[in-house]
Amino acid sequence: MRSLYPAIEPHDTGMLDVGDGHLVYWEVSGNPGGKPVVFLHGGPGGGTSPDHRRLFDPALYRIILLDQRGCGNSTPHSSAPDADLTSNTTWHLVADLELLREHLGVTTWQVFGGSWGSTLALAYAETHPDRVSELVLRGIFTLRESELHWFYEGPASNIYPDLWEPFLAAVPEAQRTSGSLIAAYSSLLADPDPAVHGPAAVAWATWEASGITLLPRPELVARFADPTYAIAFARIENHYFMHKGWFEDGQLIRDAHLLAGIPTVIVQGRYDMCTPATTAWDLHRALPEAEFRLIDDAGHAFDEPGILDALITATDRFAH
Ligand code: STX
Repeated sequence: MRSLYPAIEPHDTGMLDVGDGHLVYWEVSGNPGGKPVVFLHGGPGGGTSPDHRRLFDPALYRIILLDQRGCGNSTPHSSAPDADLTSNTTWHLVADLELLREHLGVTTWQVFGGSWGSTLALAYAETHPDRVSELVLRGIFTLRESELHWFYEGPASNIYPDLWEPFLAAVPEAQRTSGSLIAAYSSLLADPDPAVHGPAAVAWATWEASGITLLPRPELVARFADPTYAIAFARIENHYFMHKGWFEDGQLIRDAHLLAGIPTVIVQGRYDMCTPATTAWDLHRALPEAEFRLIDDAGHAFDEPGILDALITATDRFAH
């Protein structure tokens, strides 16, 4: 079984002015003359972490990480009291990737994305297929109505009735009747009162973090429930869900034929409760040339052992 490469530090970092007042944090680690790969983090709003560098052989890859608008080290941070999300959409992020690619002098790069990172990777690659040398996609998520409904509107409570209770309880009873928990959370998260948006964000992030691993990992849940992190994460993610990612329902799978010719690996945990395997299966059907790896003993997180093995096997293969 393959596991993470040793921890490394970036040799170059910066804040890219992408317009609309946003500065996007980026960093490069590994071999400056190596094969370029860009890592797209999850959420949206999740930010990168140093472990994400470790998915790639540092001797062979020029490893590019960025924190998408509003999260991680990017500014302004969406946890701010006056956070404005109007210029934070999927298509802004796709444009930001093109700005960063040009800024770094990259002609084509491997695009690696898990979860929301797979969504963004598909949106980017379907828009700029000529810029993508390979795709490595994990925990496939395409923001279809059915996918949002499954995890945020009730069905996943059949698996996690205990963890669902606090997610539901954070929404005042009167607001549950609107028919959409995502919409109810949207008004809570936008409330200027920290006593309103804070606990809502923590409940949102706790539910999500609890649903991404095969077995409970309290330390991981605690990390994602840190209030500053959780407020930006919940606001950004909820904002994207309220707008259905600015996609037509099913758009990314409908347009997957645009990716024909890009070597692609799809890695999916069978017990992924956050982004269930049906979406990965639909993508596999739409991209029959792609390698499809369904991991029988894994959930959603990138660092579940079987997922990590398949991901690093893929990045190693594409490095040569
Ligand atoms: N959201 C899935 C996703 O991208 C629908 C995601 N879930 N949890 C995360 O990302 C973190 C690991 C960033 C908390």
